[in-house]
Amino acid sequence: MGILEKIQQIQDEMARTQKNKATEYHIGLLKGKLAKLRRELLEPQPGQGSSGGGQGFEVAKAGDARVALIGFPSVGKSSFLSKVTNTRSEAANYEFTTLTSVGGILEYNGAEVQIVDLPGIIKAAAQGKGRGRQVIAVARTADLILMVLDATKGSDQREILENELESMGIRLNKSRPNISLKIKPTGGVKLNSLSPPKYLDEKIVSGLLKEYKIHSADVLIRDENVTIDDFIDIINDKHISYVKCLYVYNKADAVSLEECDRLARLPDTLVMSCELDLGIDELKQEIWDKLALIRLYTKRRGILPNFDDPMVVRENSTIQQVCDAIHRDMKNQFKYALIWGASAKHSPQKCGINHPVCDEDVVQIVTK
Ligand SMILES: Nc1nc2c(ncn2[C@@H]2O[C@H](COP(=O)(O)OP(=O)(O)OP(=O)(O)O)[C@@H](O)[C@H]2O)c(=O)[nH]1
Ligand SMILES: [Mg+2]
Repeated sequence: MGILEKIQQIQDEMARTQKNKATEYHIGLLKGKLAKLRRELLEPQPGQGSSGGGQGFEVAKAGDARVALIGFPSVGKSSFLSKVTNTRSEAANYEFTTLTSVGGILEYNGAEVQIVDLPGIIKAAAQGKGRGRQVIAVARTADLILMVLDATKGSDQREILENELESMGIRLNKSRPNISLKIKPTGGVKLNSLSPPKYLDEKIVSGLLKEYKIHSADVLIRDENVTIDDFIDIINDKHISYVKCLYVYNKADAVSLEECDRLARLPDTLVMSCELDLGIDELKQEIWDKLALIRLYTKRRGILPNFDDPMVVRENSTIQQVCDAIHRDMKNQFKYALIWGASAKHSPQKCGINHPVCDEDVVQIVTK
C-alpha cells in the first residue's frame, strides 16, 4: 500500500470514529500516525532537490523580507505583483497563467520587501496535484503569506487553502506551542508541567512518542492549553513552520458594497481591486505592520545619521543582529552601543550586545 492510500485509510477511520472521552486516546494516536505519514510524503523524492522545490522553481531570496502570494488560479496574484513592484508577471483570464515563481521588490518605508508570485494551487495540492508541493515549499520560506482570494467566489476557498497548508506543516498566525521535548537514551518518558495540562496526559504523550519510536524523553509543558495536535507538531518540530498570514480578497469591484464590508470584517482580512486600484495602499501598510520590520539609522561619532537610508532588521532583533548585518566580524570588535530612540531609557543609552532594538532607533556602535 502506498503512502497516499495509508493516509486515506487513517482519515476514513478517523471519520468513522465517534469523538468522545473514551475514543480521545485512540483518535490522538491516529493523528500522530497521520502526521508521520504526511512527513514521509514531504521527504524529498529522488531527483527532486532538498527543498522539494524542483529545478529552477525557487527564486533567490532578496530584500529585507519575503512575502509569498498563495491562491487558486486566476484570483489576481500576478496582477498584484505587477501593481506593487517593477516586475511584470503575465496576467490573463485563463487558469495557470503563471507556471513558475516570479520575484519582485516592493519598496516601502525605506525597506525592500520581496514579493514572490506563485502558480495557482488547487485542492489536494499537498498530495502532489499541480505544482502544489513546490508552491507550498516556497510559502514555507516566507516571512508572510498573502493568501489571495477571489471576492466573487464561495467562502470555502479560504478553508481549502488553509487545509492544504496545514497538511504540509505550515501553521498560520500561530506561535510554536510552549512545550519542550528532550529526547534521551534511557529513563522512560517523564511528563512535567507548570500547571496540569487540560488536554494531554502521560498516557497519550508516551503513546504518541512510541509512534515515533521515542521511548525516553523529558517533556515539559509550560502552557495548560496545549492540545494533542500541538504535541504532535513539537515531535515533528523540524518539519513545521509558523508563518504569518494576511487574507486578501481581490476583485472587490465585482461584488456588492455589503459583501466587501462583510469580508473586510473577517480577522486579518483586507479587500482590494487590482483592476480599479482600490485598497492597494492599505494592503501595503498592513503588510508592513505584519512584517514588523525594524528600521535603524546607524551613525558615526560626531556625524548625523542618514535618515533616508535605514538599515532594516527583523522584529525582535538585538544589537547582535545589527552587528552581524554590518560585518561578519563586527561582534568580535564590539565594545558597546549608544542608542537614541524608543528602545533607550535615556538618550543616548549605553548598551550591550543583547539590547533589543526598536523601530527608528539611532545606533552608534563603538568598537575596541
Ligand atoms: N474584475 C477584476 N478582475 C481582475 C482583478 N485583478 C485581476 N483580474 C483579472 O483576473 C484574471 C486573472 O488574473 P491573474 O493576475 O493572471 O491571476 P493569477 O492569480 O496570477 O492566476 P494564475 O497565474 O493562473 O494562478 C485576469 O483576467 C485579470 O485581468 C480585479 O481586481 N478585478
Ligand atoms: Mg499568475
